Amino acid sequence: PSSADAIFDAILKGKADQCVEATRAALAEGAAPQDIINGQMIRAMGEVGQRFQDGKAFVPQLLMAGRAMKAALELLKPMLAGSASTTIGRVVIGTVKGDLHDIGKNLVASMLEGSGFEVDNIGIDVPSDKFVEAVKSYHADILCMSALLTTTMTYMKDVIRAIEDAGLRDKVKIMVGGAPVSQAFAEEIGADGYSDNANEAVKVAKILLG
Ligand code: B1M
Repeated sequence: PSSADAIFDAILKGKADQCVEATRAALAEGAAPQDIINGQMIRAMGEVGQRFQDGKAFVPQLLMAGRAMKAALELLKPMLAGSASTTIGRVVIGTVKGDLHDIGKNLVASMLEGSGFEVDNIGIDVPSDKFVEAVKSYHADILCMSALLTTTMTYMKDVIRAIEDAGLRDKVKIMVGGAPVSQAFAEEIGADGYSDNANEAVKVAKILLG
């Protein structure tokens, strides 16, 4: 199989070492990091998710697939870094309370960093007061929230309310994303921006500060 297929297979099987090796091989063959991420890795995660939904895979498989993708992403991260010498803006990013998914959020953080943003990645399962505190202390221009569950995306609204209550709403732009989130939902909860992937997130962030 080609290195590209090998990346897909390694994620499906949850084999971190194999995934790293296949990624190394694909890079050596001249594959672009973005193509590896979008073409193989995210596609493989989609397949794992589908199998989970169909009752053919279980939580351990999700976990192992996540670990495999993360391990290989470490290899690609430095290559996502651009050559921006000036800071475009400061971003606080986190996955909302109750939600432990962080691969997409970390990808968005890396892409923003690579494009010249300074990023404070405050992790997963983040409660509203922690978002508020981070926005305040980091003097963030943009707050990015991620949610992968339909049950946790609604918490984004609570965070926006907490930002308002802290008197920070006119100081920070708010962006939301994650698989179940949509443009319509973003507008409904009063966010300023939405994107369904990491590349687009960078574009939206630049527009919001432009
Ligand atoms: Co979970 N999980 N999971 N999971 N998991 C999903 C999300 C699910 C869709 C699978 C399925 O059923 N098909 C489903 C959610 C159903 C729903 O609510 N609609 C699901 C479920 C049900 C669960 C549990 C409840 C399972 C259980 O325990 N019974 C549980 C919940 C735990 C919790 O959070 N409290 C759970 C647990 C897990 C693991 C921890 C085992 C693991 C996560 C490991 C980790 O992140 N470290 C996991 C995984 C791996 C997945 C799938 C398979 C893959 C997620 C992923 O990393 N995708 C996922 C199925 C799927 O997504 N197809 C699934 C790759 C990643 C690059 O994409 O995160 O979408 P994504 O990010 C994209 C965009 O969304 C966007 O840009 C990224 C790059 O393009 N984006 C943003 C993301 N955040 C953004 C923020 C922005 C902008 C853009 O800010 C402005």
